[in-house]
Amino acid sequence: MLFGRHRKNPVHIADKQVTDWTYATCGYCSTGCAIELGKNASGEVVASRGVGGADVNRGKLCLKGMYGHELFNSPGRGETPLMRQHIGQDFKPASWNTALNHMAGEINRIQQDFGDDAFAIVSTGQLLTEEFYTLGKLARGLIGTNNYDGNTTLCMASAVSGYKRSFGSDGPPGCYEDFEHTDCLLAWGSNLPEQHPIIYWRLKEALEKRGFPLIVIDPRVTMLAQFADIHLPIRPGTDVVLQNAMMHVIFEEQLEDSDYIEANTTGLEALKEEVANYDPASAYKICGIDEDTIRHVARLYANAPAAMNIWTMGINQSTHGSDGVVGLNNLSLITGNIGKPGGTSLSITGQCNAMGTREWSSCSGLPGYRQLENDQHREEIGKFWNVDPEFFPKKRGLCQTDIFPAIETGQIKGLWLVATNPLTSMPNTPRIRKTLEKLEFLVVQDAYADMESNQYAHLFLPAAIWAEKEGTFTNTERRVNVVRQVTPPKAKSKSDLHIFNELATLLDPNKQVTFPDNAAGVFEEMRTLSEGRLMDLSGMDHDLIESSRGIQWPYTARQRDAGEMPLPGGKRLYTVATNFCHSDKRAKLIPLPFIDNNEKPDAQFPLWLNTGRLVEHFHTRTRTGKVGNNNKFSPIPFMEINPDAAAELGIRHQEYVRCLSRRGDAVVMAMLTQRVPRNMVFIPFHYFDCVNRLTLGLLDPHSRQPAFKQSAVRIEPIEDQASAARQSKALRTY
Ligand SMILES: Nc1nc2c(c(=O)[nH]1)N[C@H]1C(S)=C(S)[C@@H](COP(=O)(O)OP(=O)(O)OC[C@H]3O[C@@H](n4cnc5c(=O)[nH]c(N)nc54)[C@H](O)[C@@H]3O)O[C@H]1N2
Ligand SMILES: Nc1nc2c(c(=O)[nH]1)N[C@H]1C(S)=C(S)[C@@H](COP(=O)(O)OP(=O)(O)OC[C@H]3O[C@@H](n4cnc5c(=O)[nH]c(N)nc54)[C@H](O)[C@@H]3O)O[C@H]1N2
Ligand code: SF4
Ligand SMILES: [Mo]
Repeated sequence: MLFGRHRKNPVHIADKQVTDWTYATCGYCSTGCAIELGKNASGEVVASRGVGGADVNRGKLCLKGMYGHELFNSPGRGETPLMRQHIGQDFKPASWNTALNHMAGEINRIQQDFGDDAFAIVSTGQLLTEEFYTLGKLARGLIGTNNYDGNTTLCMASAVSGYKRSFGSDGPPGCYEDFEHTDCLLAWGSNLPEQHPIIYWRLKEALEKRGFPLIVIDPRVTMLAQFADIHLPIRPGTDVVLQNAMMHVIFEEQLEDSDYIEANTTGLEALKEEVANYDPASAYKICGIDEDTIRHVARLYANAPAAMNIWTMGINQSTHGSDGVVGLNNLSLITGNIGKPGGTSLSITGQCNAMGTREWSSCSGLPGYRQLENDQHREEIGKFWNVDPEFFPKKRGLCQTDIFPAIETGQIKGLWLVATNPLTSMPNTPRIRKTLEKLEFLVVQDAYADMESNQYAHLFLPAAIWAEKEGTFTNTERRVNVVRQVTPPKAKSKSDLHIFNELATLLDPNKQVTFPDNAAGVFEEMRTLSEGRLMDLSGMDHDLIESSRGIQWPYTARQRDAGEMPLPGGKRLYTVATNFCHSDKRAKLIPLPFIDNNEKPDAQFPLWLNTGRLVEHFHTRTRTGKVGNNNKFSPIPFMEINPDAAAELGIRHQEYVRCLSRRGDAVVMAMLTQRVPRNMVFIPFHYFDCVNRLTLGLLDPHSRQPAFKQSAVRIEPIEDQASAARQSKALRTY
């Protein structure tokens, strides 16, 4: 008798009759996998495959990239511009001409009546870099509002702020290859196997070739924690205390790299003074990690010839997000672990082009990591764009998380959302709903007409998606990679670049400021502006990027002209002593006093609410909710709850329960699992009117990023399971 796989039918790989393949870069997460999309003889996009020669993914894709080709014809796509006078009325289709003229008219009206900053723009990390650059030129050069930001405030703002405070500039200094050289890896609040599966695969391959300790700091037993040598289930929001305690041990036992500190940093004495307060025994009382473990991990880390820190949202999305990043930079600096193979402080970014927006969108400044606060930078960009530098504000305006309260107070009257869905993704959505209701004019520019924020739009602009367009993304390791157009925009949708350019023509009929009409032309401008900057990409162009399967910045025109191979490109930043970006060329060691300011469980709301992601879904599910092979794994909003806590509450596996916080309530299915401790529940944020009805989202003082991962809730059983099931289903718009 045959058992196991011998009894199964052999696997047949369906022949999709692909006649040609087009090169692209995956448009979901920031890993940056090179992907090819296959078309059949009738021109339908029918297949996706990983690109073998690409250094990032070496032929692999995760289950989001694998079904990438199903996006183009997925349900809910926007097909034509839509307009209405009042929210609640039905939308009416409009021509592009009418839609954009109306938009230009409303921007002018609002700015004339209430001032330039009364019209706000919130964008994303999911456009192509050339589109970000163009939106920045439009926003800063023509519209002139200073209330212009991106959803990166929900995502990478703390990493940006922490890098700037420590090193004088944004820019992750490491790369994936560092896994192959490191002797110790600390992963803070980052669940690679689910959120960056191909980065995880790179890590796993390195671990298999050459073992080194993998230490995971996460209050939840994530998939990465299950594979770790040591898991530190930290008390939510207290990473800074653990970092300070580790530094306390390192200094106490003289494990620091004094030569490196002396040559490259300032601020040692103040740092030592602060961390002296954090002996591991006292730190344990705050962060929940015992003294012996803190000492053990500190020694492992500091004694390793090369050691690295990686982190994602467990650090960034906290009231101490920016401090947590600085803390990791401090640890790296005092042990000499920056700019060397295997020694780095690497922020794992989020969206496919979270980096592109940081570099080029002008959200927080001006293109190429230039600053509004810097006279010379304003001059340079004003001259290049043919805009009076005095037209630029002299400091950054409101962040996304401050734009919404400014709508509440009536300071902002009009809002343009580009590729972001705050009605599902912002904390405290009952409040966001009321805020959106107050707007005189809301434009939603999105690939999907059924995304929830569109419920409050006066104007909807249907955008082409991903490989219906052409341009570049930058990934976590600063690798610029290209997306080629595989199929034309669906129905009457238009590329974001086209929409920005058309609006520019309406707002500037005399063409004082010029806007190239194709991505390669825009890239030319970026090349020129990048010359001599940290993110120099003057040696790149779209063709070279494709043939190299992605190039890391910096890659200069000089390198290209000298015949230097683009691969491996600029693997690491800060490799030469004293080349940091502060004016004295040194990195700053910054003391981090800890202030315990989170919402915490109490008698009324006794459980921590932790939130995050699942491998099969992406964010607010406008895309993965429509792809059968992604959606089938988690079609229903659910909550991880510890079996002991569930028993106490009389809740059984797969029962619907009500979860309540001070902001609102949500109905979710209970999933009993030891993955969360007894005093915590975890709810993925992919579902509409679900976990963000509960989150508080206190802001980090430096980055203005919300603490999505620390709120307090209580759970109530539901008698009538059938009606709860109906209620939960009714909320699922897709
Ligand atoms: N499949 C999939 N992949 C994605 C995305 C997606 O939606 N779906 N989104 C992309 C984007 S934009 C982003 S930003 C990344 C996010 O990637 P990750 O940050 O890896 O994902 P999250 O699940 O948000 O959070 C990671 C972990 O932070 C932990 N955490 C919570 N509180 C704390 C704390 O106080 N300290 C520490 N140390 N850890 C804590 C949580 O338990 C959780 O396991 O993923 C990207 N990749
Ligand atoms: N509770 C909780 N909330 C969170 C988080 C968390 O961990 N917990 N994480 C936060 C983080 S890190 C992030 S990044 C945010 C993400 O929050 P959002 O940005 O709101 O999430 P998305 O669903 O990615 O929204 C992107 C939108 O862009 C559209 N789109 C895709 N491609 C294109 C395109 O080419 N052009 C245009 N015009 N539109 C396009 C999609 O249809 C979608 O509506 O959520 C945040 N919210
Ligand atoms: S790991 Fe990220 S970039 Fe790679 S295929 Fe998956 S979603 Fe796409
Ligand atoms: Mo993100």
